[in-house]
Amino acid sequence: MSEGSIVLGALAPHPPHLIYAENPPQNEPRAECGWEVLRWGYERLRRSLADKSFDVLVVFSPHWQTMVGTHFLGVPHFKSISVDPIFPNLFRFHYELDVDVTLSEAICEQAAQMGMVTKMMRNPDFRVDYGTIISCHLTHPAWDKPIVAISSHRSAKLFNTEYMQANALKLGEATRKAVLASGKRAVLLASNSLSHRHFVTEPPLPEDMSKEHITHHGQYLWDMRMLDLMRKGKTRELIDLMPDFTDQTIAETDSGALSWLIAALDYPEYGADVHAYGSVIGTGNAVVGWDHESYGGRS
Ligand code: 2X7
Ligand code: FE2
Repeated sequence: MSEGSIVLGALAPHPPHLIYAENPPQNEPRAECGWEVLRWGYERLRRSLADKSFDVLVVFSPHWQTMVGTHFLGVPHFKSISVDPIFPNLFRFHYELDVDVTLSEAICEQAAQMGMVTKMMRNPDFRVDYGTIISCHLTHPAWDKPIVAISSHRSAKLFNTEYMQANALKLGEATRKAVLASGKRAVLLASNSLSHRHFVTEPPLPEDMSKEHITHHGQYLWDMRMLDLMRKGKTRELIDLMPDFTDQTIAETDSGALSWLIAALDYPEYGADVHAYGSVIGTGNAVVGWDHESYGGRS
């Protein structure tokens, strides 16, 4: 069997607003427009993937929250409707997806061997979380590839941000090892926003862009600092700053998703492609690609 590889890694945020504004047939609510810059960024991410072959999408989502260790989807097929609990007016999405259970089990086992608490999720009636669904849909709307979905162990809340990150880095290393051993070509998605202070009220028309802006300038400055490090390939510094960034901006990096991705990519020193940055109900979001194969990534 030839060695597997990580074809591309992406920061692929999941605000339900982006699906709502895109109007795919699977989503029930209809929108006029909205959040174009981020949606065009996803378009560029999709274009950067168009000429690459890959077997599987591996996604780490903040909205599948597990209190005891890290869990992995372990059922081959799911079909249901996903409703965002906070924005049911924007996201009621009919999904049907396949899971690469073999690769899920391999990552789960590899992480366990490295000392992590892991578990396969075998309940066929489980409802797949909206973070997983949205990031996968916006990255590859054809839904013709299986996925591996990884939960977020809420250790930033249960313990602290440093502890969360240490585990996420280990999980990234486990993911890389398992992908290489699998012989498969994987695309990795960290499904998270950056700064994450929300407005607490929604405008009467959700897609009214005259109401959309970052919650406050301090959040924006932090987001720009993190994106600058990604663009310059300074990912070790990014990881060093991650706990402070996470705590000060209540960032969705508290899930471990972005730290996991950086470790899985083996701390890339080439510059990432920032396809877009924009706010959604006050939160900071960026679509970022690490073109791992083209830019000489080692795995
Ligand atoms: O889950 C989210 C999010 N991360 C960002 C913005 C808006 C809603 O939901
Ligand atoms: Fe979220």
